[in-house]
Amino acid sequence: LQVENQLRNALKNNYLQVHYQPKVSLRTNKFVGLEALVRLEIPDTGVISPSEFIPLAEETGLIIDVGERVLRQTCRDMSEWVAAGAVQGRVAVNLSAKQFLQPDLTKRIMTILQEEGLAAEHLELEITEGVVMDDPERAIEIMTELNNCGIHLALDDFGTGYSSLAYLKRFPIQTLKIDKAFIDDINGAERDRNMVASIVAMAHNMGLDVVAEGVVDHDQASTLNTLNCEFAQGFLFAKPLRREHFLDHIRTTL
Ligand code: G
Ligand code: G
Ligand code: MN
Ligand code: NA
Repeated sequence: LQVENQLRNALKNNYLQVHYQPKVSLRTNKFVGLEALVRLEIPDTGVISPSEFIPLAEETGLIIDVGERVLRQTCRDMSEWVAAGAVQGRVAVNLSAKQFLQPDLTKRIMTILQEEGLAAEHLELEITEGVVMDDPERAIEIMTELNNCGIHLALDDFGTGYSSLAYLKRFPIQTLKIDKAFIDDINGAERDRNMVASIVAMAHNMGLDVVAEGVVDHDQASTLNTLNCEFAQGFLFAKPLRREHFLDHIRTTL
């Protein structure tokens, strides 16, 4: 209840902040895109992580408001950066289950893109296996509709949920994000490395891009590159950054 009140209060006072984590190419070591990650920044209290308030927001229905604000702020920032020629590629936004299943999701997103002046090709939506496997047939319809508007889709936390390969084959997605859990011990455990190699090969055979999540050291980056995994995110390259620091960071380090 305390967190729920904090959340309502935070929404009223606009305490939501969107941070951005760069995505890099392991071949070139260059910045190629970014992911938006929301935080709750309460003055004199501190920062609350989305893993603490997103489940609650989902339960209470506040997620619709949270999600809309995150999308709007993200499209606004990205639009500014693209117009300035400072950023190319796509910005990825995470969608929760309730958000994804809103009947007018596509229309709402297209309206936000238009109002914020961002082309749909610059937006990617991340959905987890849990979100799509609740009602896979409905999910395929929604994903197709988003795709038809030019929005790319990524399956997030891949390997940790329970989607079957039969569905994976049918999901109209463009990107697979391999969960950090598979990357952590990629150099310590041969099984983990083989599993990542297989996921990468399968994804490429399906025409999908692959992003490794949670890359923290050079040996992991190097192994992933050897396994043909082209893209990565992780603290090795950058933590999620406040938007005031984002451009400076990618200019000076990526
Ligand atoms: O940024 P961090 O690693 O603390 O994020 C924790 C979790 O919260 C991750 O699973 C991430 O996908 C999720 N998350 C971050 N931002 C958003 C958001 O804007 N919407 C939703 N639905 N989930 C988010
Ligand atoms: O579920 P999703 O993949 O959207 O969540 C991304 C989460 O992972 C965010 O909370 C982000 O802050 C976190 N994250 C990103 N890179 C790293 C990393 O290299 N190490 C760790 N521990 N967390 C990371
Ligand atoms: Mn994500
Ligand atoms: Na993930």
